[in-house]
Amino acid sequence: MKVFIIGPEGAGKTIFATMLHDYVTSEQGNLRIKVRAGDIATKKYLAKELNVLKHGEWPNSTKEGKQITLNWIWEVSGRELSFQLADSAGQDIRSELSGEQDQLHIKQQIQDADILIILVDIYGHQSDAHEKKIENAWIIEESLKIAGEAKMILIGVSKADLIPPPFKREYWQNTEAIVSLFKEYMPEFNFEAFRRRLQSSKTSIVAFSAVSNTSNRSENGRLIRFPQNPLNPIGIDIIAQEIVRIVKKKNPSLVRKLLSIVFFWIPIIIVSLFILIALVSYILTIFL
Ligand SMILES: Nc1nc2c(ncn2[C@@H]2O[C@H](COP(=O)(O)OP(=O)(O)O)[C@@H](O)[C@H]2O)c(=O)[nH]1
Ligand SMILES: [Mg+2]
Repeated sequence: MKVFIIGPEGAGKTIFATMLHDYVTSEQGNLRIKVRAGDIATKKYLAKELNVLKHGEWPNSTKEGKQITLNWIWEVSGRELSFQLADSAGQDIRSELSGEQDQLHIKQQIQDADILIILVDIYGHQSDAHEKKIENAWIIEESLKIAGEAKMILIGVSKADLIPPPFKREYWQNTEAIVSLFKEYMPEFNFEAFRRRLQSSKTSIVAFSAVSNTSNRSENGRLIRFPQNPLNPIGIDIIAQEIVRIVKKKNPSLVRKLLSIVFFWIPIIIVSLFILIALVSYILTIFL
């Protein structure tokens, strides 16, 4: 399964990818999800990122021209799925979508992905300069366009811990509440295509916070928020469940496949056979 993650610089892609790994042990009903690194490079990369977070700092932002591919194994209720997640720098996503360069083949990666995750930092968008705001909105619109109607898309509103007044937890999965946030904070955004996309069963929208415990610290006379331990992600488990739901839809289990054969294909074949026999005997009665 290929998962591609997209969003403007600072949307929270890398921290989300890090936290989606180590902190996901989601249990809901009979659905159990556990995520582990699939290779040593992924393990090392995530350990490094987590170590920084655990020391109360934010990891460095992803370098331009660099793409990180994480290989995960997801244990879903005893079944193992392998996932590949590609994360790039926001600057590269912007310049490749606008056609300025094409080293990382971002458009191709969107098309090839089984699941596209689009991250939006609605709150941070507020303080951006006007050109940057237009660019943020454009990255989302363009990604939706390239993905087309058939692609599974998960839209994640990141850093929900910062949205005032503290965005209520009961709204973190509420499409209407999240869309009204978009309207309030991102008026530059074209809602036409977005609304249509949200009505499709191939789209999910969730607000989440990869690191919800943060505290202010003064640095060079400015108050800056830093992660605080325990890291306490909120909504990451919901995203993991959404991904599994999408995967299950794409790869129906053997039982569902068998059921569809028994209740759909076998009756269709029997009815077609009857029609064929009736037709042949009708033709025979005419000619004989
Ligand atoms: N409060 C808060 N800040 C976050 C969270 N996730 C990311 N950030 C902030 O957003 C910045 C950018 O995150 P990063 O993952 O590097 O963004 P990327 O450029 O999309 O990969 C970090 O340095 C943090 O300051 C979160 O869950 N809560
Ligand atoms: Mg990054």
